Amino acid sequence: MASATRQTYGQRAEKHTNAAARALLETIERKRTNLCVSVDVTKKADFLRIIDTVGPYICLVKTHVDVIEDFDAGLIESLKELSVKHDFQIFEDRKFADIGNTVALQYSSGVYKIASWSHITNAHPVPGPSIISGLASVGLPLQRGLLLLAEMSTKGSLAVGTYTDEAVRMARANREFVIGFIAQRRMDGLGLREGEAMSQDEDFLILTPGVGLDVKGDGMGQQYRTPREVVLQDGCDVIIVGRGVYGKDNGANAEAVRAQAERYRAEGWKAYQERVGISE
Ligand code: 5BU
Repeated sequence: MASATRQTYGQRAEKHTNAAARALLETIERKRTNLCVSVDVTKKADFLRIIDTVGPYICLVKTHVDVIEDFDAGLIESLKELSVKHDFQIFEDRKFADIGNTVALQYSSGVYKIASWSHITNAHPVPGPSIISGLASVGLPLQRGLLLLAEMSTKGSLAVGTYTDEAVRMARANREFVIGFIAQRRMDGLGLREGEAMSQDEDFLILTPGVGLDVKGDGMGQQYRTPREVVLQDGCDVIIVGRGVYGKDNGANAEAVRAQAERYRAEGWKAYQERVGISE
């Protein structure tokens, strides 16, 4: 069987056993987009306007719901309506990092009740496997999926080497809930002890932030690479773009936001087509 990097998103969707991973792969194939837009703005109106504008061009919206100043339950209802209107999945970039009992509460409860609306969320592997079981106790019954942060895009990140290897190992032991990684490259073959082999049906999704076409960084440690470097060269599956799409003014110019979303969608898709060797 060809490795995941050579298969189409549609072929991978047919075989995936996790509902959230399958839904994401099917959305990518159906809409011909591997673009996720990260909407990091602080006002509800800006947040919803940007999402309505980029909706046709994305497979996934990434949120940091805790930065929204005028948050209310209606915001989640509007987000869910937009996800139906434009056919995209939702990923709250919560980066859980505590003991199992605490993350289960943070995921299910509080002001945001993340598990009730976010198809995908993520966690730092730093506490060890109990973070996965804690989150799975809430997320699996709701058919959610979890990404582990195996690497970060920032300068000087400590998530390298053995840490990344062990993150992959933890994911492999929890494949019903862990659907992939936030990482900068394909993780295939990492985390194997001597004599162990990668299972033929292993297919972790790689979602990659730190993507930009016009600048190399943001002066606060972020590092950008192009969709081509990320998808074609390093085998990642979804490009995550924030400010590259909505700009410096909270997406005030809807036409500029639309044009950037279309530009990143086209770049990400071209890199994927080249990777799998198709021209349609
Ligand atoms: P940007 O505007 O494209 O730089 O936004 C990137 C987003 O991805 C932002 O929401 C970050 O919190 C997020 N991110 C990241 O940039 N790098 C990482 O390694 C991880 C998340 Br994990």
